[in-house]
Amino acid sequence: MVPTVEAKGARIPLVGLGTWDLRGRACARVVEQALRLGYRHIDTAEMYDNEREVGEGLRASGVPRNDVFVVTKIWPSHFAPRELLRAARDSLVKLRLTEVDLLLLHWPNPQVPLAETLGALCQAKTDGMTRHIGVSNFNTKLLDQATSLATEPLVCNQFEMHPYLDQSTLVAACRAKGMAVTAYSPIARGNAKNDEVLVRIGRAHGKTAAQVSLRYLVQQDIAVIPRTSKVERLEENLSIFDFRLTETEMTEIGRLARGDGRILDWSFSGSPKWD
Ligand code: 1BO
Repeated sequence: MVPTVEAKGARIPLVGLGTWDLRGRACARVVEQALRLGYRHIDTAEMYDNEREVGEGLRASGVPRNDVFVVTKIWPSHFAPRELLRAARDSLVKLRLTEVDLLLLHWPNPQVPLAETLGALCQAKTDGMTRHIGVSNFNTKLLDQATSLATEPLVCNQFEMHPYLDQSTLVAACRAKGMAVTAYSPIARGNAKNDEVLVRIGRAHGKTAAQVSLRYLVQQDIAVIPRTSKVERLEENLSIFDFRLTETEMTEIGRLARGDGRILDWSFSGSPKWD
C-alpha cells in the first residue's frame, strides 16, 4: 500500500505515475502495469493527449476505480469559464469516468482573469466533475490570489521539483495554506541517475540514485509522479518506502540545488515569475 499525504480531505498517494509524453497503446499498457504493481495515483492532462489511453489502462488493470487517485489538468487556453467546464467534461468523456479525484489548472494564464477561472474550477467541483481541485505551476503570488478567490478548497499545487531545484519558498507557502505538493520531473528528467552524491548515498542503502532522488521528496511528504515507459523502472520508482535517509543525507542532497536547476521554463501564455 503506497503511503498518502493528506490535504483538506484529499488523500494523495505519495508515488504516482506521470504520463506526460506517453501515448497510444504504450500509454495504456504502462498505466495497466503500474496499477497491477500497486500504483494508485495516475497523473494525466488534457495537454498530454492521452486521457483516452489512461482510462483504457485503468479499466484493463481490474483495479477498482475508487482505489485509484486520478488527476487531470485543464490547459490554459481553456481558462474562460465556459471553455473550462467544456474541457473538464471532455476529459471525463475521454477517461470514461464520471469524476476525477483532482482537477488542476495546468499553467497560469494572465489573459483570463483568475477570478473567472477559479469560479469555473470551483463549479466543476460543485457540479460533481471532480472530488478536489488545485493548481499547477503557480508561484507564491498567484497562490495567494487563487486561495483568496476560490470558494472551494485548493488541495494541491503541482510543480517541478527535484534535488537540483530549490523550491523551499513555494513548498512553505503551500504548507502554510494546508495544501499538498506534487513534484513533477522528480528525477530531473533522468539527470539525477548518475549524480555521484546520489549514487553514493544510494549505495549505502542498496538503492539507486533515482530512488534516492524520489525518497528525498517523499520523506518531506511531497508526492512524486515520475514518468516512465519501462516496467522495471515502475518497480524501481515504487520501491522507496523500505529505507530512510538520515538528516545528514537530506542536508547533503538539499545542497545539490543550483541556480540553473530548473528544466521546464516555457512561456506558454506568460511564465510566472518563479520564486
Ligand atoms: C506544461 C507541462 C508541465 C508538466 O505537466
